[in-house]
Parts: sequence; C-alpha cells; structure tokens
Amino acid sequence: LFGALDRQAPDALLGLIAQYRADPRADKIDLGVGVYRDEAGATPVMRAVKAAEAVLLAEQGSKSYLGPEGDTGFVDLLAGIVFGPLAGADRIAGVQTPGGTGALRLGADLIARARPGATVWIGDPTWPNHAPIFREAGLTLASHRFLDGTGAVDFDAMLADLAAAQAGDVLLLHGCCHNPTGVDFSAEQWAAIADLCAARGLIPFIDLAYQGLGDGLEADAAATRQMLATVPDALVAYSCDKNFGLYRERVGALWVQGANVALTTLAFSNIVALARGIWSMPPDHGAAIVRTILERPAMRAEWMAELDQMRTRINALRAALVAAHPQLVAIAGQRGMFAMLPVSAAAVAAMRADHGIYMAGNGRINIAGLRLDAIPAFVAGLSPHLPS
Ligand code: PLP
Ligand code: TYF
Repeated sequence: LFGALDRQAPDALLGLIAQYRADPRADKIDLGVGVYRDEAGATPVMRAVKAAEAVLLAEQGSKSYLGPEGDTGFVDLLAGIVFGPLAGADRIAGVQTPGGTGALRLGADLIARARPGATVWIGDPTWPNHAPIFREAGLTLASHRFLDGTGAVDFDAMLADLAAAQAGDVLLLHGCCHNPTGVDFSAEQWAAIADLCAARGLIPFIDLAYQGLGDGLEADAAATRQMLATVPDALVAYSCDKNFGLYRERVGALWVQGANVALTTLAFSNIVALARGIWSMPPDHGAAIVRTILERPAMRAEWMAELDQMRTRINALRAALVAAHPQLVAIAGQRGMFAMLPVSAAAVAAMRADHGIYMAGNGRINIAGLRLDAIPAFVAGLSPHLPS
C-alpha cells in the first residue's frame, strides 16, 4: 500500500526549531517559528493561564465527553472578544476547534461540502499551511498579488487579480498581523474589500490568529467586525494559541455567518457533523483554560495586561529595528510578530551559517525572537545582505 506514496518534505518552519536547538553558539538568535518570546528568549506560560490551570485542577469535577461543538461556554465568551457588539447575533454560530488550523480545515470542509471544488483566493505570500489545508479539502486554489516591490500593499494589482473571481468564490484574509509580511490592509482598503465581497458575492474567510498582538484586542478585530457587518456570508477561523500562549494545547474556534438565521443553523449542523467525522470532539484543556480566564474578571484583566505587555515589547523591538538601519524603515508601519526582510534564500543561509541567525527561508523574521541588546549583532549580520 504505502509504496504508492510520494515522499513529503518536512515543515520548514518547524524544522528551524530543531536546527536552532542543535547550534552550540551562545550568541545564536532565533527569529524562526512564530511564537512570542520575552526579553530572556523564553515562551513562558502566561500568569493568567497558570492561575486558570490551578482553578481547573482544584475544581474540575469531570472529564466526561462534551460533544463535537466542544466547550460552548468557551465559544460564547470568546465570541465577545472577537465580535464585540455583534456577539450573540443569531446569524453567527461557532464551534471549538483544535487550534486555528483545525478551524481553517473545518471551514474548508464546510465550503467543499456546500460548493464542491469551490475556488479559494489566497494572497501571495501567505502562511505556508494555507494552501495545503484548502487543497486537501478538495478546493481549488487561486492566487492574487498582495505587495509591490517596496513591500507596500499593491491594492490595484490585488483588485485586478480578483476581477477574475466569480460569485461564490472564497477570499482568504488575514484578520490582523499578516503572516509572513506584517503588512495589514488600511481601514479604507478593508472597507473596499468588504464592499467588493458584498457586490460580487465573494465569501470572506478571515483567519484571525494574532488578535491583540497588533494594535490591541479591539483594534485587531475591527476589520473582522466590519466585514461581518457588510457581507451576508462569512467564515472566521480563530486561534487562541498566540494570544493566550497555549500553542501546543491547540485552542481555536470556527464561526460562520449566514445570510439569515435558518442558513446559519443549516451551516452549523453541517459543521458539527463534519467535526464528528474528523476529530469527533476537540481537546478540552486549552479551551477550558480560556473559558476559566474569561469567566473571571480578575483573571481576564490579568490576561489582557499580559497581552498588552507582549504587544508593547514587540512594538518596541520593531521601533528599535527601524532605528538601527535605514533599509528597515519599511517595517515601521507593520504589525504583529512578523516582518519579511528583502534578503535572498542564499543570504538567509549565510546568516545562519556565519552568525547563527535563524529566520525563515523567505526572509521572514519573528521580531519577538530578538532582544534589545541583540539588535546590533543582528543588524551587523543582516546589513551586508540588504539591498543598497
Ligand atoms: N493562521 C495563521 C496566519 C498562523 O500564523 C497560524 C499559526 O500557527 C495559524 C493560523 C494556526 O494557529 P494554530 O497554532 O492555532 O493552529
Ligand atoms: O508561521 C509560524 O511560524 C506560526 C507557527 O506548521 C507554525 O504560525 C508554523 C508552522 C506550522 C504550524 C505553526
């Protein structure tokens, strides 16, 4: 049986973790995989998460099955964070999923069931897992341009490419903190995209994996809320794995908005049925942690304060990078953990070999992997490779 398979390449981003670990140099710098790091280079468990785990340990009375929709208290409380005043609207329904990845895949399966072979438009570049997730669900991929040669949004090129989109096609959008570029649409561009989707019958699928790590919880959700207020049908894949630091616990949610309550209910029943056929029900612990935090005002406030600190640190590092080299000015207006530097794959390999600087092959850096005192060494290693 298995001889018919083709050998597959390992995940290049996750591969960087092992490569970095094996490097004996004391001054190595890890700007690879997208996890938050503090000034000591650690990715600690958040204090609010530790507190919630203590509550669960003391008070959780059962680990009996829930159901394919997961922890509905988690889904409802999180909806308040994501949708604000729209939360609770009966045209929006959601389920807990194993991470943002599970939400993307479940949404992709729902689309494939509703419209077999539907086309999904994805900007280039994007998170490398997007294409395989949608392809494995049997959907058709189409690519649209995103940035110009200077690293700014090339909105005209994007709209020109989307002119070929048909009613019923899906448009994948990063809700905030674009991965890998850090380049987000302006409010005006978001409004234009929402109007385009409404006018042309395109279905936005928003991937919101970094809420709170750009401009704050409310600001980072503004585009998603505006989109849902403008279009009839939409999907939102959400990850709590970055903003709660729960990565390996796999915490996320998928929401759908239908044109009316009956269509939302119809979609929801299919989501639940699809989830049953994939993972039966999602893992509980991470979602129980998030629910425990959001249920308790003091824990919620502590989580928000920690998230503020994380965002403040990332933005301070970005400002220090901008000040450290004239070629880095372009990243000043960007948001989130990532920036994509204008360096070749050969330059990335050379920086790794010569200086122990680890970044993704496309020149993406995880800004949170820097320390303020490591910036001079990083910029010294980087600058010979930047365009003059
Ligand atoms: N979407 C984007 C853009 C991401 O960067 C990530 C990162 O992992 C995810 C989705 C998936 O998140 P999760 O780890 O919760 O599956
Ligand atoms: O882009 C990143 O680095 C994060 C983490 O298969 C990640 O989104 C990377 C690869 C992967 C899963 C998560």
